[in-house]
Amino acid sequence: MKQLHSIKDLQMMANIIREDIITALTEAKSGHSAGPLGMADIFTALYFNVLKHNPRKPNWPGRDRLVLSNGHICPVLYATMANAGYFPKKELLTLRKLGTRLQGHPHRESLPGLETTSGPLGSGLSQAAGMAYGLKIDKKPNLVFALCSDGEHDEGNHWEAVLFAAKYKLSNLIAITDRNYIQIDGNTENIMPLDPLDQKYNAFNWNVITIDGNDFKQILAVLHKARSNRDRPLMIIANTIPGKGVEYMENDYRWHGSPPGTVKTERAPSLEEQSSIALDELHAREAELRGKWYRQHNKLDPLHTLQSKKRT
Ligand SMILES: Cc1ncc(C[n+]2csc(CCOP(=O)(O)OP(=O)(O)O)c2C)c(N)n1
Ligand SMILES: [Mg+2]
Repeated sequence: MKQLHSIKDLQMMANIIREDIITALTEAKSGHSAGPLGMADIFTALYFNVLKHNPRKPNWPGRDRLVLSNGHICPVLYATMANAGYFPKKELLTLRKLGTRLQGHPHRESLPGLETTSGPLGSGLSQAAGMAYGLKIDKKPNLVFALCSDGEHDEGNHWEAVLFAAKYKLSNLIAITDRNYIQIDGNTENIMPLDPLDQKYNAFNWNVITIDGNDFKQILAVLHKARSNRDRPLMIIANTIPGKGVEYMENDYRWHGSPPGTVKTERAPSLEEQSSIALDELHAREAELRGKWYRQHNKLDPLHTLQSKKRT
């Protein structure tokens, strides 16, 4: 498994993943943009630096478990898994098509490497807590990473898992909340206020750390500490920018569930140009970050440039 160690390499990979998200969503003509783009840095850090995993042996018992609870952000999971070598990148073009392995919400039995099926919000933390409890009983060192969203905190089921994990002192459970302050219809604090979220987790007997979820230095620092987490489950509240990397999408909830080419907003270009302008912006950032590592690994080009190379 290719591990990336420098922040520059990780930033570049996150950019390639963002480009692949846009390419897959454009082809699918439906799906979620904001959450996946915002979480690309955390997924890159997990799959290319932190997780113990083997894309060639997805069921290796020594692997850490990654449970995606907010299943609608799966374009970032799929794009990261494809770049990490779980399946061919061109399969990303089958996102959301009938009968494919890349459904609009993850289907565990379709794709090796998925730990759970998700989509109904609020259930992932319970599933992850159950896995962590089982691993603890068996005295196994594997960690369980549970990825959740802020909107999911409106589900009662989520809080049952918060109680359960604290009761059993599941220090092998590392939850990450995508704190992007948006949900389907607007700002989280208008719909169902959550702040101060850190104090709530403290009061529920969890360890809590708040980070900038788009800053690799902070992401790596906290994720590396996770392996020595003790006594309580750990909640990482990751402040992220929804739509990160595509200026006209950033911090606008209207991109929660829409791909480029489908929403008219004050900041967005014409529908026809939305996809290419998003790709141009991301590609320019990627070009800035290109270094020696990139030149040695050009097979990791983003999908849209691989496609255009094929055409020429
Ligand atoms: C139980 C359940 N209720 C409603 C939905 C519909 N739904 C899908 S995403 C979403 C918004 C959730 O907020 P969040 O995950 O914070 O959105 P994001 O930050 O990704 O835009 C809703 C209500 C669902 N998938 N499951
Ligand atoms: Mg949200």
